Parts: sequence; structure tokens; C-alpha cells
Amino acid sequence: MKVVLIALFQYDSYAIRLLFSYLRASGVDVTYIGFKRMKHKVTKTLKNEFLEMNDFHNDVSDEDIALLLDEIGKVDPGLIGIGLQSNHLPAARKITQAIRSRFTAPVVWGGAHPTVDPEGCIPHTDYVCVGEGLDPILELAQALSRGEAATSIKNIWANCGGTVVRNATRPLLRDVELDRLPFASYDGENKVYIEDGELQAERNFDYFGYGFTDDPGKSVHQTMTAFGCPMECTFCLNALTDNHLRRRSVSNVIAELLEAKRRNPGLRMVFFWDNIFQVNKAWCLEFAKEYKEKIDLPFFAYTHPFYVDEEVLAALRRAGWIFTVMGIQSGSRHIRKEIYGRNETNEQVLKAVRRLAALRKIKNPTGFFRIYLDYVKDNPLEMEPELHEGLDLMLQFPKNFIYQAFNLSFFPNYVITKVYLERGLITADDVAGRNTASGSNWITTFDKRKEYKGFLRLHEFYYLLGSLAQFRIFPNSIIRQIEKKRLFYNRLRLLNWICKTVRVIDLYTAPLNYVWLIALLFIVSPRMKLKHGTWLRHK
Ligand code: B12
Ligand code: SF4
Repeated sequence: MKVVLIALFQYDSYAIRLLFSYLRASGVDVTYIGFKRMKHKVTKTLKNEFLEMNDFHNDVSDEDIALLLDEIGKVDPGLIGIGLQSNHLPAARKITQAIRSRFTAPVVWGGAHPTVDPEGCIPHTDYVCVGEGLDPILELAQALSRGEAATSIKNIWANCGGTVVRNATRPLLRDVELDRLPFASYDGENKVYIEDGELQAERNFDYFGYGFTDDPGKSVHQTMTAFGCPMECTFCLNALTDNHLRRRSVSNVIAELLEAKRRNPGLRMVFFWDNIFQVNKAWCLEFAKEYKEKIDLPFFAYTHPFYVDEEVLAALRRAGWIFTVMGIQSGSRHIRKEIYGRNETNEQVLKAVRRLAALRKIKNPTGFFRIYLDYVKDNPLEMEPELHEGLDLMLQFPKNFIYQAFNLSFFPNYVITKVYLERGLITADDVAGRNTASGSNWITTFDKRKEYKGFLRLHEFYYLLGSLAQFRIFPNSIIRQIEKKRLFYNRLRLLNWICKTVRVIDLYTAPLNYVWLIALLFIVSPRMKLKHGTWLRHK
């Protein structure tokens, strides 16, 4: 049996590369197609008073599809898998229709969107995988190769000519089972990449403008040590499904990284995509020791205000931790607790940021520790008192953090989506994947072309104040005055210009804060960047 797996808008999908390895290790002839790159665009369209929308996952051309069909045709598979997030739904439907018009092989959808909305997916495809997909897709491929109907596989829903068979879900893989999985595949074998209607054999460049692969010259490896999360935020998939934390053993993770280093002596950095890396103190301490001893490369890992044990943070820092993202989401205790289902108090948030900032004192060969703080922007329920509380908290943070704001997105069936729909704050058309202009929430920056009215102007005003709060050179007292007197409230472009100027002055007056920029240049070699025309991120 031959299987084609299509990763939508993500050349380096960890999930699809893991499925690829699992099928290959089980004797299936499998091909990976990276169908179009992950793209970043600043949001530009003001859809209505409450939402900013963005359609960057929607640029699938006829040439892209023709090439995809040709590549599938070369393999002549018995099963075609498509991995998709909710934003990708319109594209997935278009591709599936095209595949069905040319091939008889059934199509199975899997990933975040089919998991949260199988009912909405099944009419458009032959099979839908709900939740974990490794054994389910293998069993599906095996059943089809035996010529069976494949209608009783757990986690797989089947569309039998319009009649839907909804099979039960199997238990999640346990820790010991994770250790038996092959490592996600980053080699060049059976992999093709499509963009701009052309094959991109030489251009496996994705997140940040470079690829996660062990090909020589590609200097970054990505992996996950754990799946699931102990939290249940209302805007996250984890609040919807049983997705309790499961973790690989330290020795299994180290074995993968040793293998990645062996294959690619140019490896410079590791990305751990775990939802919260610092869970389980004993695991982290063991990991830090082993990692420092055997891998000794700078790494990225997310963190969370509840998981900031000083011993763990320090051990990870000494092991090579150089940048992190911590979700704060709102500086208002009320919004966090009542709207986002997050229980940390403002004191806990402040303590967490301070502990992260203190890690800068711990020596590390790269000499820097980048702290990105994620916030949700444009929540129509977050008004002036909450935004004020948030700014007040932010002004107490040690400086030189990086403030990132993401638009509030509404994914199908998510807890927050249901609440906002019930309260009439959004309509069904605002839910990701519903429209051709699919919702997304990539990093928000000030958009000077917008017509700001009421609520949005307020959010944009506080967004710019938050941007100023990052810099040591811009006094908090001035930020408080701007807020109090609402200076520039009707001159947001001017305030944006001030932010930009402050950034430039900061660069010149405190160049040591920007050592990370130089380090990044060396993590991804300038030669590669020049060759592929990418700088920090792919446009
Ligand atoms: C790591 C991660 C990322 C990394 C991806 C790194 C990489 N190169 O793979 C980065 C930071 C790049 C990222 C980006 C984004 N992400 Co993200 N990300 C995650 C995270 C934390 C883990 C995903 C993962 O790889 N898990 C491990 C794998 C093994 O598990 P899995 O994905 O569940 O896959 C299993 C099954 O779903 C199934 N399966 C998956 N695909 C397929 C395909 C087939 C054919 C089959 C049969 C089965 C199957 O089998 C897999 C193995 O069991 C999830 C949250 C979560 N807890 O899942 C969010 C999540 C997937 N991300 C999300 C979002 C929104 C985004 C962004 C849009 C964010 C943004 N603002 O831009 C972008 C979009 C990127 C893109 N173009 O696709 C949402 C998706 C929501 C939705 N309903 O669609 C999630 C669910 C978080 C959330 N808010 O709930 N993300
Ligand atoms: S902490 Fe992060 S991964 Fe965990 S439920 Fe909340 S948003 Fe999702």
C-alpha cells in the first residue's frame, strides 16, 4: 500500500512527519507533500467592529493544484491523507475535490480541525481521523490494502456514500508507548514541497524563514518531548478534548537529538514545541543534566506562569535555554479567569516574569535570554478598566521583554467560541474556516491603514502603550501620563511613530540587548539566507 500525506501550509509539520515515520517504520511506502509554506502577513482587513480577519491561508492557485495532482499521480497511492487546521478548511475542501475528480483513492483528513469538528468535515471527505492518528491511519491503510471497507477503526469516521459511521475514540498513547515511536522524519527521502505552482526541492524553508531538517546546512531541529497540556484555556483545543499530558522519557528525547546531531554536524539550535516544557520537576532536572552533557545546544521552549520553579528554570537555563514564550493573554485577572479559564493571579504572573528575567544573570554561551510575552488583542469584552489593569501590571515587569499580541480567533466548537456565539458577540461567519477569508491570529502589529472606531481605537491605543512599555529607555511615568491624559488617542499613527523611534534609539543606546540578533545570524548561516532570499522570516 502506498500512502501520500499532505501537510497544508506547513512544510515542516511535526505531526505529519511523525505520521510519515510511523507508517514507514510499519512497512508502508509513504510520500510527504508539503503543500505551500506557512505564511505570515500583518492583518489588514477590518471585517467588523470586533474582529480582524486575514486570508493568508487561502491563496491556492490552479497551478499549485495541478502540480499537487501530478505529484500524487506519480505515486499512485491507495490512500491520501491531509493534515489541516481550522484556517485551512476552504483550501482542504478545494484540494479534496480536485483529488477526487482525478483519483479513486480515498482521502482521510486529520489534525486539529477534524478533531474539533469531525461532523463538519466528514461530508467533504471519505474518512476523518478524530484525535491521535498513528495507529488509526496505519490500520486504515492496512484495511484498504486488504480490500476491506474500513468502517470500524477506532478514531476513524467513515463516509459511506453519505451514511456516516462514527467510530469511538481509543485511549491516548501512554508514556511508554511514546518511547516506542520512531522519531519524526526530516530526511530528504520521499518528500516534495510545492509553492507558487512550482516544486521547491531546494527551498525547504518554513517558520522563521528556514527549515527544520537534518539536511546539512539546515541548522535547526524541532521536536516535542510531551503531548497534551495540564491546563484548559477556553481558546485552546486542550479544553475540548481529553488531552492530558504524556511525556517521552529523557533518554528517548536525548537519543533523538544525538541522532539529529550525528546526521547534521551543522546543527545549531533545537526547538521544543511542548505546550509547557517545565511541567514535572524531576523530569526537567534530569533532562537539563543530560542535555547539557550530551547535546549542549541553545534551545527554545515555551513556559507558563504556573510552572516557574526556580530550580527548574535555572537548570534549563544552564543547559542552553535561550528564548521562551510565555502566554499572559490579558493583564486583567477577571478576563483571564472568567473569559480565558486561566487561574493565575496578577501576583503570580508578575513573579513568573521576574523569575524569567532573573535567568539573564545565569551565564550561557549565547549571552542572552529572550522573553516573549503573548497577549490576546481585540477581545470585545476587554474594555478600559481591564486594559488599564493590564498596562499597570506590565509596567511592573522587568524591561526588555518582547510584547506580542495576537488577534482573538474563534475556532469551531471551542469553549470561548460557544460563549461568544451565545452572547451574540460574533456570528457563525466569524468562526475560523467558515468563510473563504478564514480567521487567523498571527502576530498583530499596528496597522496605519485602519479606520479606528470606538473599541478598536481603544485596543490599538493600549497596544501601542504596551509596545512602549518594553523599553528601558522610555520612562513608565510618561506612559502613565499618555494613558491618563489620553495623549495621541486621536493620533495613533503619531504614537506608532514614537514607538518606532524609541525602538531605534534603544538599539543604539543599549546594543547589548540586541546580541540575540547577531546570534540568530549565526544560527542560520548568512550564506543560506542569501541563497534563499530569506532573512528572519519568510514573507
Ligand atoms: C506545535 C504547534 C505549532 C507549531 C508547529 C510546529 C511544526 N512545525 O509542526 C507552530 C508554532 C509553528 C504553530 C503554528 C500555528 N499554530 Co499551532 N500548535 C502547535 C501545538 C502546540 C502542537 C501541535 C503538534 O504538533 N502536536 C503533536 C502532534 C503529534 O499531535 P497532533 O498535531 O495532535 O497530531 C496528531 C493528530 O491530530 C493526528 N493527525 C494530525 N495530522 C493528521 C493528518 C492525517 C491525515 C491523519 C490521519 C491524522 C493526523 O495524528 C497526529 C499524531 O497522533 C498545537 C496545540 C496542541 N495541543 O495540539 C497548536 C495548534 C495546532 N496550533 C494552532 C494554531 C491556530 C496555529 C497557528 C494558526 C497560529 C498562528 N497564529 O499562526 C499557526 C498555523 C501554522 C500552520 N500554517 O499550520 C491551533 C489550531 C486550532 C485549530 N482548531 O485549527 C492549535 C490546536 C492550538 C489551539 N489554539 O488550540 N503551531
Ligand atoms: S496553557 Fe497553552 S497549551 Fe495549555 S491549554 Fe492553555 S493555551 Fe492551551
